[in-house]
Amino acid sequence: MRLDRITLRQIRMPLVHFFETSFGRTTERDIILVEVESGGVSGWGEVTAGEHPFYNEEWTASAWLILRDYVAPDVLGRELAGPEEVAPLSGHIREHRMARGGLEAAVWDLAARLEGVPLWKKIGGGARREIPCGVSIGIQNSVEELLDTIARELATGYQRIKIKIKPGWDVDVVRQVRERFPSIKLMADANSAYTLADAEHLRRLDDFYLMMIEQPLSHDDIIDHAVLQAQLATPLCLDECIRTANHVAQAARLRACGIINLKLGRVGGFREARRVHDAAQAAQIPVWCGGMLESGIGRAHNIALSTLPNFVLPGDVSASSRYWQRDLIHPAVEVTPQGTIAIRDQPGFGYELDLEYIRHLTVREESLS
Ligand code: OSB
Ligand code: MG
Repeated sequence: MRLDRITLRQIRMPLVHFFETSFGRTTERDIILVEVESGGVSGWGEVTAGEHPFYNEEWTASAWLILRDYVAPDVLGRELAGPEEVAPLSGHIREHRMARGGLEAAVWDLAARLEGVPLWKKIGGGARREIPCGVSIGIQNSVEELLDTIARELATGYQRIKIKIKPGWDVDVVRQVRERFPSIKLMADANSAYTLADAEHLRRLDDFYLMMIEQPLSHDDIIDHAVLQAQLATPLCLDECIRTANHVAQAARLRACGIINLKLGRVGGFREARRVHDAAQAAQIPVWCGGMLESGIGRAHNIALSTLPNFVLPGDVSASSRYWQRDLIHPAVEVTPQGTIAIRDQPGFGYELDLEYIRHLTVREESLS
């Protein structure tokens, strides 16, 4: 396989509802789509970076430059024995994994399409025909709105609820959610809003038998999470600070967490995602698939990833309609009344692309060959 063209497109899509975390509120996404071509066949990937460098160091504009000036030139025109050869070609770049992973995932999709097999099969997945789904609910304008939103998502069938927390929107909010919904699978994600000085405060969350608390401490920390975990009954789940399989091994050695949120972009694509998955499995740490408010393309990749065997907990991969009035793919991703997404058997990531709609949303485009 040889890539003869790489096309970067930046699309702008308004969210149907704002999404607020401890680091800010998002109302509209600016997403980079990566199309890779070989012999007239295209594969597609999505860069999961945010609009600002607040979740991690990447953002849409930085990802564009990393892809255009560093990643694409090293991959174009090269004979590739398979998609696993793509990630090492950009391995000399420090971090910027979401940019690198967007192109890498596109090549996996292309390879699956060239072989006529579904992406889930190409990556070695297929452990399940339906993936269990939860939802991630952002900080709302009021607790009443949050409770109403949770009730609506539960009625749709979602298997677990994640709420976002930050100082000032944490223990009291979780208490009210627990009082209203005593037996649901519930968890909280802090996106690095606390420090070890808050350990006493965070310990109060132990009263609410949460499934896990996600990334309470610094985005780049594993050691303090281990110190905090020793003081909590609730399992910690690491998100931001797990970028490599080696980080998984370090977290396991230190007992820094009980669970890992695995995001395709955060670790730099399928090759490292599989290594992270395998390292967690070897350490008996269950994983689940995180989300980054993806369009249908990134969502379809996440669905394929979620069929690897150690994805045993409901993820943040949910229906297209929770994010978009209209998605880029046909059909849109839908969730069953049991709160699952069914796997599709079409080649590649398994959905049709709405190229006309993508063109309509495109605000920037550049082809490299
Ligand atoms: O920490 O998991 C996170 C969205 C943007 C940035 C970080 C996170 C999230 C989510 C949303 O929780 C998951 C989704 O619904 O896509
Ligand atoms: Mg998170």
